[in-house]
Amino acid sequence: MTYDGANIKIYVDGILEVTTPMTGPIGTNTAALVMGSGMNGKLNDMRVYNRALSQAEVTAWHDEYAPNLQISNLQKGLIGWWRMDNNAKDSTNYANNGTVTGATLTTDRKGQSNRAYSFDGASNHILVGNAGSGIETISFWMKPSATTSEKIINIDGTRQIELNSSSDIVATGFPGATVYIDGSSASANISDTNWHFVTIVDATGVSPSTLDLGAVSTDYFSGKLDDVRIYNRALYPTEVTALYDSY
Ligand SMILES: [Ca+2]
Repeated sequence: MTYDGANIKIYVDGILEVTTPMTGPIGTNTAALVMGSGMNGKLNDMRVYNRALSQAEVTAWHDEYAPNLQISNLQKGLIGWWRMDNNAKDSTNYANNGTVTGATLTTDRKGQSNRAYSFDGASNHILVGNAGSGIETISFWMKPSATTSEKIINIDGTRQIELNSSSDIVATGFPGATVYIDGSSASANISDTNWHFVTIVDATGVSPSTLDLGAVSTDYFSGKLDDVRIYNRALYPTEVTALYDSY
């Protein structure tokens, strides 16, 4: 069951069954959370979130547990995660923390202060350095200042992610990348300077030996970046959509 401030939705086996319009906050009190009161049956794996999961996430969680499917959760294979909430630290156990040069904390796509970084296009970047090998998925949120010709992320000095002169996101030098914009691989085009979610999937794998966020050599990104993730596995299209829908 989810509630996003507009609707209560009830899913059964990952499928939306009931939508009930509702407004206002969920009431709170100090009484204990009780499971199974008055119930004759079995319960398992109860979770509580402070946000409404999307349809894709609900389906992914359901499918993850189905023994005949191999859809994994969105943490599996996550070997680098720069959330950019107050700092440039890596949230994974690999602790490949970024070194901030000039980039400043700014509001994220939800208007939350100090939860993304702003880059000036002149000298700002966040250098991570060697962040492992066999990277098959890279995802991040970005809000470019311009829709053409922006270098965004350096991978290893040769491979890079950029916005080209035709406003397409290109994974330059990647062996066989699929580019997703806002959870869809239908187009790699960025047509405005709003926040967009970019995901690069290339099952060949690349090695981010000189990972640099916001710069490729001395070409600097102008705009905002947030929530950079790298995985050592290729995310499924449904997982990319779920990532896009999360937060
Ligand atoms: Ca963030």
